[in-house]
Amino acid sequence: MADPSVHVWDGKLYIYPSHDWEPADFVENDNGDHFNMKDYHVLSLNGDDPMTSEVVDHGKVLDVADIPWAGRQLWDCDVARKNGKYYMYYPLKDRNDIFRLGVAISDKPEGPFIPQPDPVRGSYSIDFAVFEEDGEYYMYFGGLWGGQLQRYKDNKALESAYLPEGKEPALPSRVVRLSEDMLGFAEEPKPVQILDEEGQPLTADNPYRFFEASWMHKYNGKYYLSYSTGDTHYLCYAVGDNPYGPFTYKGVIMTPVVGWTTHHSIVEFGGKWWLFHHDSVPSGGKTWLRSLKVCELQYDENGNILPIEGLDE
Ligand code: FUB
Repeated sequence: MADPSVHVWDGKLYIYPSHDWEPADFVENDNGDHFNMKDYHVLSLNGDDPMTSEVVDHGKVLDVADIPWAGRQLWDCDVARKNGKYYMYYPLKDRNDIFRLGVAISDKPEGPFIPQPDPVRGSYSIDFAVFEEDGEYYMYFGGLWGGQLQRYKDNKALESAYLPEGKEPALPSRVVRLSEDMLGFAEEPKPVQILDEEGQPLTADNPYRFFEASWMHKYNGKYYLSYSTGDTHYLCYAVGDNPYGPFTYKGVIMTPVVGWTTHHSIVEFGGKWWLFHHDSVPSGGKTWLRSLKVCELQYDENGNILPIEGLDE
């Protein structure tokens, strides 16, 4: 299991991970063809201490075979709750090998989830994470390389992909408010600006620039955008005053782990803050076979996150 999105509903912690496996026709490349996932399971904790609680596997809750528009590759998902319904958001390649956003619905947090017949209109790229505040739902998304974000500008597909280089501003992730019915976008997605201390956008050659795996949480009235730096293998964060940003870069949350990818979520539960993430230690370093981990996340008195050493065992 990988890419954990975590939520606490009615006092219980639910984990919505990707489900890695090793296909027979295995290919590994920069496009991420080795992440050829085909279903989702939901996990929950039987207790309020993630370090000691029993993990319950609620079984398969959505299969690629049940999604009418499916091509391949179910990557990182997230779930939001509204009016007693649970909406699972997942990236999946359509039959033209283009990542789109799919939605599946359940009456229960543990699923099963019933997929909508079509992908969300105007959607693209990967790693959709939803943050709710005052009844509004903000979705953060995007991922470079295999995540296809470099194929888009101003929400339109480019004729040729363009990845900024050197001192050009790094490619930004996107944020969009969801529609009332939770099945589409209420507005055009906007770029998420991550600025340095001088107010300048992080540049493409900055090892701490955005790559994928957006997550949003709120702490002491501030909005914490966290993300993976992909090919430089850090989890980093930036802080802003509202869900749209801009966000000021603050630092590294976690140094590189075993395995190429790094992906996480941050949640308050049982009176503490937790970082859920994955690494490839149990598979002996196979990047496409990842396992979930959790550790406590701490802040200093100024709200800075104390960095965690990526664990190697
Ligand atoms: O799990 C497939 C992809 O790998 C995710 O979508 C990325 O965030 C990375 O973890």
